[in-house]
Amino acid sequence: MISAEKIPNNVNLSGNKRLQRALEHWQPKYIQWWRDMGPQGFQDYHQVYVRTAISVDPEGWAHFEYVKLPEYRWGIFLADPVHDRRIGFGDFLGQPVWQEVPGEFRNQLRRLIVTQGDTEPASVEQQRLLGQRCPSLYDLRNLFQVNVEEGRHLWAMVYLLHSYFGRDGRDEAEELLERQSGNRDKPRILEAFNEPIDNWLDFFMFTMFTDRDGKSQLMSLSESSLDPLSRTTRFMLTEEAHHMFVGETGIARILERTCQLMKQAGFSGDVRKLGGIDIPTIQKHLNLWFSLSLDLHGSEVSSNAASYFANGLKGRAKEDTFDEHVAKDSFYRMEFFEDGKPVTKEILMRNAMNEVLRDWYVGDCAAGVVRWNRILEQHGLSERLRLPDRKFHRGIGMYSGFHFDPNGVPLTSEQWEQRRHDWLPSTADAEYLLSIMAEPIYEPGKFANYIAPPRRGINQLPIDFQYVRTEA
Ligand code: BYC
Repeated sequence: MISAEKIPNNVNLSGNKRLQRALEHWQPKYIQWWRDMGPQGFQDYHQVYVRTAISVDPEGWAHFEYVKLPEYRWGIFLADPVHDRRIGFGDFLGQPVWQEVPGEFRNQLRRLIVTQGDTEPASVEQQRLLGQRCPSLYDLRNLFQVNVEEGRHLWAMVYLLHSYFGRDGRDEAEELLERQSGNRDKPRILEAFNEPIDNWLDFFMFTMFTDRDGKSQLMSLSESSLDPLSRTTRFMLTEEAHHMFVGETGIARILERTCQLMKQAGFSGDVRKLGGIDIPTIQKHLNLWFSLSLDLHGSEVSSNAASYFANGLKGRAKEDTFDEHVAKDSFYRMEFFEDGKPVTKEILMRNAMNEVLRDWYVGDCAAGVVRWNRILEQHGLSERLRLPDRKFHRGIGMYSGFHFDPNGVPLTSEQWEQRRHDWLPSTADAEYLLSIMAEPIYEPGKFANYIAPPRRGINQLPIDFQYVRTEA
């Protein structure tokens, strides 16, 4: 059960006074950050119907209540320990997992935890203006549910930094509140977390594709030999699933509405004239967030990834489904791009671990796109959405610095400049989206014209429930 202390937790925080004091010292700084950088305009007078974990077992999840956002009970929740858990991969395979950080891996582990931690507040910052353009109260509530949970994920990483990394960890925890998404001087660490998200199409694509990178990275960290990291990330995964639900169903509802409007427009007509979002615009945003999220998996060939795996710090997603867990003498067939041509080479499996995780990720995304396409099919449309080639629009790894179209065909810089807005959102697209989202919809049960209502409400409540209410 989670304790009802100042910082809710299931780690017996009150049994470690030093740690408790350190985290209680960080807590007001976090709240200040939330007030300054969290959802703008929804700090003081709104109550939001959110789900809060009261224990880490499945029933503990069903607790819903109205809260003012800055009063959400952020805390520290770890999944239950697994009895006699053993290291599942790498050079220490079969040894007992670690309850403390081994000195020789301290820097690497800190770096992984800080990188993970940095993404969480970043996403809240990216999304802070969306409430003022929401398509419905239902969506507004989902946005805030995602935001408070990203805040909690920051708490999860800060707990690890404070508990296991001494003074350096405390300094890193402070810096997590100092870097800012999109800030020129102090940006967030990973590029996708510095991109603006100021319209709801971007938000749904982000929660579909970028949160799914969160899923793949958390799955690989949940394999870690550092048991507290594994337990923390295991619990975070349960929260992550809801974020992807928001993204996938958000786009599904936009597609549904687009199909209705296309029918109304006589199929050949322009959906934008009816205030909807046309399929080419949806595809461009898909291209953007999928390619940015591919970058989040790091370089194709990475000695960092090899040593994370060798040292047992970061495994593969679902490590136990692989036949072999040492991966010392095995190879991965990877496509390189040399002198303008693709060439396949075998590289050491350990050096390809980022690519192995990316393979898992691409498969998971592709399954989601198949589900979206069913909607187009059901409406009798011939258009389909698709994932662009992995080489398209890459900023990290061996394809960065080159240009490819969504089919993976190489382009010159001039060709790319001429055509990039056929494949990626243009300023005109952004302006159009903002124009149809200019007026927020705060009336229960009402939805913006560009999106269909969901099939059902939250927690078995009706769709027209007042998911966010204003204090009198
Ligand atoms: N942007 O050897 P490489 C989430 C840097 S999302 C900028 O390929 P590595 C969430 C890299 O730091 C999941 N820089 O990298 C979702 C390195 O720099 P140095 C977040 C980048 O270490 C939605 C250099 O390039 N999870 O949870 O193998 C909402 C060479 O890199 C980028 C994690 O981050 C980039 N995209 O792989 C909220 C998990 N990529 O050392 C939350 C922990 C690489 O040369 N992190 N660089 O200065 C990791 O596992 C690894 O750090 C990465 C990078 C997979 C991210």
